[in-house]
Amino acid sequence: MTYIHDTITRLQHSSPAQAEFYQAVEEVLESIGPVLEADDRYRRHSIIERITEPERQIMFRVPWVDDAGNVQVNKGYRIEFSSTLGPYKGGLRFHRNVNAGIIKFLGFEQIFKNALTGLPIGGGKGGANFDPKGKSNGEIMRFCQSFMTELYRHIGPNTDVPAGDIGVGTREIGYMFGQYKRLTARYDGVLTGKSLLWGGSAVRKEATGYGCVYFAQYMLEDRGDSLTGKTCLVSGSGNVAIYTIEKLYQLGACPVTCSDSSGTIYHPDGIDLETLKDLKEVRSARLEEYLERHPGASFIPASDYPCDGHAVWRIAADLAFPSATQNELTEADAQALVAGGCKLVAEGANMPCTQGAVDVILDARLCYGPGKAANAGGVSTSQLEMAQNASMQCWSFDEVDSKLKAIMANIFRAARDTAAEFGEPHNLVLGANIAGFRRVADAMIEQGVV
Ligand code: NDP
Ligand code: 2IT
Repeated sequence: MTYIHDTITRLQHSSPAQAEFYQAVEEVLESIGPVLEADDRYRRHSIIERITEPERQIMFRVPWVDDAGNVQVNKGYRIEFSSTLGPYKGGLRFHRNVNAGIIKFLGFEQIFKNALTGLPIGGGKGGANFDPKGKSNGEIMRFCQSFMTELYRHIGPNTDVPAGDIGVGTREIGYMFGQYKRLTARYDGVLTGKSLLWGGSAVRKEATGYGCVYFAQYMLEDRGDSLTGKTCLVSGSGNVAIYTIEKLYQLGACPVTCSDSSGTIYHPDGIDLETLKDLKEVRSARLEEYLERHPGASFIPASDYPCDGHAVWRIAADLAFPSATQNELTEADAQALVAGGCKLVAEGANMPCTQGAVDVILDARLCYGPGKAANAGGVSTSQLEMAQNASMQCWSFDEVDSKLKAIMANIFRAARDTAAEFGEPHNLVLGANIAGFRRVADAMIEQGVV
């Protein structure tokens, strides 16, 4: 369609070398074609032109001193993409690969994800090309403090509320919150994912993984199936992967893999959650150490799959939960999943499937929960944290968990019903993109040309 081609060409000229951003934009535009045709208001109000351009992009220097006394410099970002539905909301990613294109793809996804939750939150994302691997606690703290020394002037509980993402967990949020408080002398709900000791919400840590499994459960139930007894592939071994594995066990399924950038653990008896938490949450160890405690497991180094895929997806199983990073599941991986009898792919990560993989998954009629729907439990629980902070309340674990379940059920129904309205009931990519787009686009029209 010409408007897709024209938009991508325009973005390639105005924002060069941002491949992941173009990929995310293309996926949304491909879905919303029928809506643009049915309602010419979106064209007349130049919604596509406006929504693909962030409202504000902040890029800044982050200088800090390492343990050897050397001055290090990283590049920091906060991309405030859309405030149509509420304060900018979205995580911060600290990873060596971070660049403007990656933050923009994540911020763009976040607009529609947040719209889909039905909650009053806009879309944003930030981070830095800082590599936390091998850094001491003191280095992490000094980096976080320097990052916040610039970021604090751009954020606030009613303007922009960052949270965690890859490389940013409770510890980093704590160091950033401490510095924000020192610079402003305010105890604001300015970050989410805070510790339970001082303003965090129950279930936020677990929310993305739990939410993704709830979403998978709703998809299966809709087809008259369930999680009970299902063998599951999970990639990653960070926050999302760990709590996906935990919830899969709670709901009667058996996760047999996890991975990190060094390789994949395959444990046919089921991944030992206690060992995984100890390795990753307590000791920041490499995954291969899992074998020392579980000789029945095997480790497949990442180097065995140099460019066209990932060992996790080559194991036969019922369900797949990509929970590491973007483009980690390729077309060849998707073909292997289909050949292995996989029935469902639920994306805990953001954009983990390449476009080729998505096409294979949809063509084979697998249940497919796209990230902006399936992983929305994290940001939804962040919004519940904001609500608790603003009202000075503190809800119980069960209270937040039942709200999370209800939000994931609403997201599933919105995506499924919208997909059916547009004649493709099985296609939740179409349903999620259209439902998210319509909410934000209609609100943009009501708010005028801004
Ligand atoms: P963590 O930092 O806790 O864990 C990330 C995991 O993914 C690690 O196991 C890491 O391995 C692996 N990983 C990261 N980058 C790569 C890479 N380039 N190649 C191979 N493995 C990689 O992050 P989260 O669990 O929080 O985030 C995982 C995904 O979920 C991301 O896509 C994130 O955007 C998304 N997400 C997170 C939410 C949240 O609330 N945290 C909410 C919604 C989505 P290693 O340690 O070796 O790098
Ligand atoms: O991708 C995501 O939705 C997140 N990293 C969580 C964002 C948030 O504000 O909790």
